[in-house]
Amino acid sequence: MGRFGTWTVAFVAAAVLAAGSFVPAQAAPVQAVPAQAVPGQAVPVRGPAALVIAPEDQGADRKGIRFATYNASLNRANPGDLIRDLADPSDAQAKAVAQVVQAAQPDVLLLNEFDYDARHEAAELFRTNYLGVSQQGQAPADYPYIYTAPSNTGVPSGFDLNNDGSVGGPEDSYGYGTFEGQYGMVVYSKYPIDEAGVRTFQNFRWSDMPDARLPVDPVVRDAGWFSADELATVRLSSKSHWDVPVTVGSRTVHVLVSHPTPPTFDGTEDRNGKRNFDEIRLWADYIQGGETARYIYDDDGRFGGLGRGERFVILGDQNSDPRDGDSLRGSIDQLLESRLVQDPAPSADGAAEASALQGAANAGHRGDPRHDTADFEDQGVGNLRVDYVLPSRTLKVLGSGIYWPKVGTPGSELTGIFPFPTSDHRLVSVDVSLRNQ
Ligand SMILES: [Ca+2]
Ligand SMILES: [Ca+2]
Ligand SMILES: [Ca+2]
Repeated sequence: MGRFGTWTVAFVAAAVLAAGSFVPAQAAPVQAVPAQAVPGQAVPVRGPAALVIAPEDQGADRKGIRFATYNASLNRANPGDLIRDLADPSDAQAKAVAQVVQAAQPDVLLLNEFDYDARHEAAELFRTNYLGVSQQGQAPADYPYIYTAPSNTGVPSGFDLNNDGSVGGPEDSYGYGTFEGQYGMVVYSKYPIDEAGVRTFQNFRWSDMPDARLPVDPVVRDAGWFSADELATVRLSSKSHWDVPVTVGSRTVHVLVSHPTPPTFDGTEDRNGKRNFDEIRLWADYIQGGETARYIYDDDGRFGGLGRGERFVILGDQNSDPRDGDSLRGSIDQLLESRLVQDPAPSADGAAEASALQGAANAGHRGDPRHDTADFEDQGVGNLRVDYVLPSRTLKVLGSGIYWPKVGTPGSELTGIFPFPTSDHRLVSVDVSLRNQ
């Protein structure tokens, strides 16, 4: 944590939260809103990458399939605000986010922090008014297929989950949010989504995970943070966890998306740190399958995880850095060190440059700043690696990148410094081949 103590970090984090930049999402009431895969035409033919984002891509005629994750900060203060902003194609932030996506041209893209609405209007408007329209000369990014679904954020639990003596507000929701669906997520794909095969884990109860790291009361000996009644309803996923099968020719790739809570914004009980650990664990157990995943049930009541040898790519802002930051030790290692997962460890010169220029907490970090994916407050945790694209070992990795250009180079105007023109996070991508492995 460098030269800043825990108290200082917590204080700064709270200030940042109040400013509305780095905020976790949480649960919304579960409605039976159907998950949506939008049928489209044939898979578009793609040319070479429009912009080089990784050294290994340079000069190469890119092949394979590009998976990307991007916490786009396309969240707003009130329900309907994002729809209003995206209905007009001139929102400066949305245009900049779309330009980053167009520069990277992912085939399958997860956007975190994208406010959910039941009619999927925001997801559709971003596709038609922004991604599908050339931004600053970039080729449009056409996505015939969309998947989105409800999020636990802003869904009232009816309990005092943060134990502040009153019921209500974002911290007593199933996931942090001031309205239902705030900080949700959406998947865009150039390949067909097997809608019937999608599994969601929005309702899975935290206490149904064996040996869950449930928080304990820091004051009352042998007491849990949550009451028995609360444990019977508290959900594990702070947004949702989705297994979205994408069809590539005759093959299927399970796209496993989520957005675990930041480990901060809590007290010494560390309820968010523990939740972050277990949210990451859900996928670690899910990909293991068999007996390990036997306890996992989806929102349709089906139990179990992936079958042996299934292809998958894990996407998302996991809110956990392997070396630095406030997450529990070993949180992200549950995935990075899984024998079923490969870590392409994307890097960017711009990330290393930002760490050196911004200093403060960054100077005390143990992790290599080239792998950072988020530009956080340097008087707090500093820049971290939190956004991941993690393919199964059954896929062949061809390259990877982080969209973080060095200062003064093309695209750096899209990443910028606080207040960011796009997001405090960077787009992370990995190219894989489904052949030869
Ligand atoms: Ca409360
Ligand atoms: Ca914590
Ligand atoms: Ca920073």
